[in-house]
Amino acid sequence: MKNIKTILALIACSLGSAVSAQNPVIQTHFTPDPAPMIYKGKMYLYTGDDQPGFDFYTMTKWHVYSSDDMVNWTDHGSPVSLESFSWARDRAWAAQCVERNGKFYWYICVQTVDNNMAIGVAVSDSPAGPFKDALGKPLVTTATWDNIDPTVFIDDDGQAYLYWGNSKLFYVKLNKDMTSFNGKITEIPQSVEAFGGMRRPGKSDEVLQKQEKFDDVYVEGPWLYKRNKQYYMMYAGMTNRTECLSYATSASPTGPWKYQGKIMTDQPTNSFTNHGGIIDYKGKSYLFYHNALLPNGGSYGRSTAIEEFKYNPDGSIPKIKITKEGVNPVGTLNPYQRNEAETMAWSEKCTTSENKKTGVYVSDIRTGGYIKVRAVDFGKGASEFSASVAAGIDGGILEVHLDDVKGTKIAQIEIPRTGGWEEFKTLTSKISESVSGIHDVYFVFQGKNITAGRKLFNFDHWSFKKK
Ligand code: FUB
Repeated sequence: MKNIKTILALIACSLGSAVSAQNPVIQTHFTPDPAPMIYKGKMYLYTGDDQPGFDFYTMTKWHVYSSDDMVNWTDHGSPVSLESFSWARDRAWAAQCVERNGKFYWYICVQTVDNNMAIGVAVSDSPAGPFKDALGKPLVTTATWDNIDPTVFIDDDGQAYLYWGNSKLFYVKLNKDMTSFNGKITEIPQSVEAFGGMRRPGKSDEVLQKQEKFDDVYVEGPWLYKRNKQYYMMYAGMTNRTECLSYATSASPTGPWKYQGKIMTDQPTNSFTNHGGIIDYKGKSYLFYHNALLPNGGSYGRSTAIEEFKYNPDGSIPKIKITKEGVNPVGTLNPYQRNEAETMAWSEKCTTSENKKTGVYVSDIRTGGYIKVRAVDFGKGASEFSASVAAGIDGGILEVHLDDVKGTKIAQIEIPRTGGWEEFKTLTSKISESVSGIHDVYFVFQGKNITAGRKLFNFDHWSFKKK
């Protein structure tokens, strides 16, 4: 009975929020090149970190997020950056993390001190780090720009494959240690049969597309996985002089690959790239990709978005549309445990920061901003709300509303000086209206007699007390 009630409430919650945006899934930072991974029932999301205001891919670090329900994402900060690799000079580009025997291997690509692009690997005992350079040198390096966008897949027989490449697609079999290989690097031949089009040396994709009218071509961003004994290679292809997402399949992890067509072709934003990953979670299939839908987004300000899809009965992937609504929750959030303030379904006028003492927290909170948390299950009712906050000067007000930024207000905390912007104190408020069942919760930031625009307070975690 309880399950049916929960399902009905979740459906109501999903319908209620069908008009509100869920894509891009992270609003506090730009998050290009998403790579999903599941560990112990939790979805982890590894991304890059585009820097607003630049006119190239000038990233210097990577981010980790996680979710239990596909809509509320917890920010775990940036446990790997260019500083983690002594041999790296610039360009923290696309990466993917995989787990093997309880260790986490985060394959990254960077520009080296000698001006090539190379693939490296960082290792950790936890999916959110801390990570450290596993080798102290690149795993794959040649005097070329081809070595970008690593994807790693471990087959059922234990053999791991590393694929990568821009304009060319390479693979090598990794040893069991996941940080070395003995065999030779193989280049997958580009052909119309494999990738829908082929390159001629010296000609750009744009020139080729104009002159030879090819329909698609392998560009970059490979993503290898297996489903029902079939291997799938998704990649950034080329359509109308901008990237699309396309895929090929094979009966073997090393090919030959057979082109299957384009998955996502619409580009309603002006991001040239769209790098993606595909994964199943809690009985549903998801496409992760990036777009430029955040304010100030663009080709160098890209953000992770997610769409749910269903495979066709023959195992083929349908065409998938870009949406603002994104995906629905596949679980509820327990308000009676400690919840990190940086667990969010949507946020405005705030960002996240991290320090050694507190870890990640919500910072730069401004009047009129808010954090939305979806599908919070209050059960039979709550009596008290507590929040851990910090403010160097008078901090304004933290209000708690239900189901809308202007919905029923159930609690509010006036935030005094706590002794510093990183001196967190837990403050409590009684619940003023009765609350039960599943609701979206909005933490709304108000300034009282505070000049609009100045930072109000920092916010680390929150919880409710059961009635
Ligand atoms: O994010 C930098 C580069 O842009 C990635 O390595 C490519 O896949 C493209 O998304």
